Amino acid sequence: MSYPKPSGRSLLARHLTPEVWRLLNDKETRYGVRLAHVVASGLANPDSSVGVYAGDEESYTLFAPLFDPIIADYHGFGPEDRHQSDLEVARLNAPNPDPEGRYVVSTRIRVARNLCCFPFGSALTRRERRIVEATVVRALEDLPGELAGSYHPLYEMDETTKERLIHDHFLFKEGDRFLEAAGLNRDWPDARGIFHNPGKTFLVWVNEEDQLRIISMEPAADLQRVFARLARALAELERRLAFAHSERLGYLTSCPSNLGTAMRASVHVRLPGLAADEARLTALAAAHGLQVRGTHGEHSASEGAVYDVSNKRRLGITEVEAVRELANGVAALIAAEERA
Ligand code: ADP
Ligand code: CIR
Repeated sequence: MSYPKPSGRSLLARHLTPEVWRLLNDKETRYGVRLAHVVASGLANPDSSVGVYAGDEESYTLFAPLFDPIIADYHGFGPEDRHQSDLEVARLNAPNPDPEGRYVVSTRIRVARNLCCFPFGSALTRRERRIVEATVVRALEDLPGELAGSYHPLYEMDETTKERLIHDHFLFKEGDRFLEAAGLNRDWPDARGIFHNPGKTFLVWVNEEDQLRIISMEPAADLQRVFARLARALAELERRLAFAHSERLGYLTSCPSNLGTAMRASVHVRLPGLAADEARLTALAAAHGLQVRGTHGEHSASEGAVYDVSNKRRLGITEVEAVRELANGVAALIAAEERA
């Protein structure tokens, strides 16, 4: 295949030069992942922001001449840097940015994980995906206390239940064209599903963009409690499952924007004053290391002036630092809203 010049302003378009293509085009990982597979989504979707998906752990080393510049660009994380994790709740010290509950509707912290020794979702076979599902569901079955819940396979769920769960922000959407072009929606809905406790404060998505998305969420802005629940769940799951992980890059994920902590800590916050100038809101959030999304997540618009505000960086920052960054940034946004 000759050099496919990417259009658009994605990180792929910036870093897939003819030289990088020539260098990597004939390489293949042990699980059979090639460069054309990694870049497929960004080529098909010129409006991508990132535009690449790793097909397996080895993609990050074999195709490093493409991934490393993308990683440096997104996270400010260089080739010599080493990622460090810190899930110690006692060190968090993140005060509730909205103790009177006037602005923050809800708080959600999720991390992505993939099982070690399998390809990632875009390169799984149907059979492997079913093995991943069975392995994960088994690990979730005997979680203690507040984490205990049940698994609901997508293929057994009726449309009304599914739509309600998506609308209420508990379940992933279907038919994402970025995931589609990456091969992450193959065999849909086979081996996909959601686990949750009765109160839906602890949830696990199975076989969406990553094999696990582990989520702690609840109304209002008690970041400390949401983080503590997530940390407890991760300690339990680490005992039961081995995750794809690298010394340098931390937890390994399909999209390089999620490497490291693989954590997105977000609040849904109502900012009617700042909503009058969304460009200014985005710039203000960015100045605090935060990213703004719409009310229904990535690639959605804001409804009723509710924005999804979260840490942008996930690599080269610890989990504790990422949540603290969110707490401080949200406090600053609320102060600006009060002035607006
Ligand atoms: P991800 O969180 O995996 O990066 P999305 O941006 O698609 O992916 O968000 C997934 C879902 O989580 C969406 O329904 C989104 O509205 C919801 N969500 C994100 N943050 C919050 C929050 N703080 N409170 C409630 N729902 C949230
Ligand atoms: C894009 O490049 O715009 C999509 N592939 C999404 C990138 C970042 N989001 C993500 O990983 N969920």
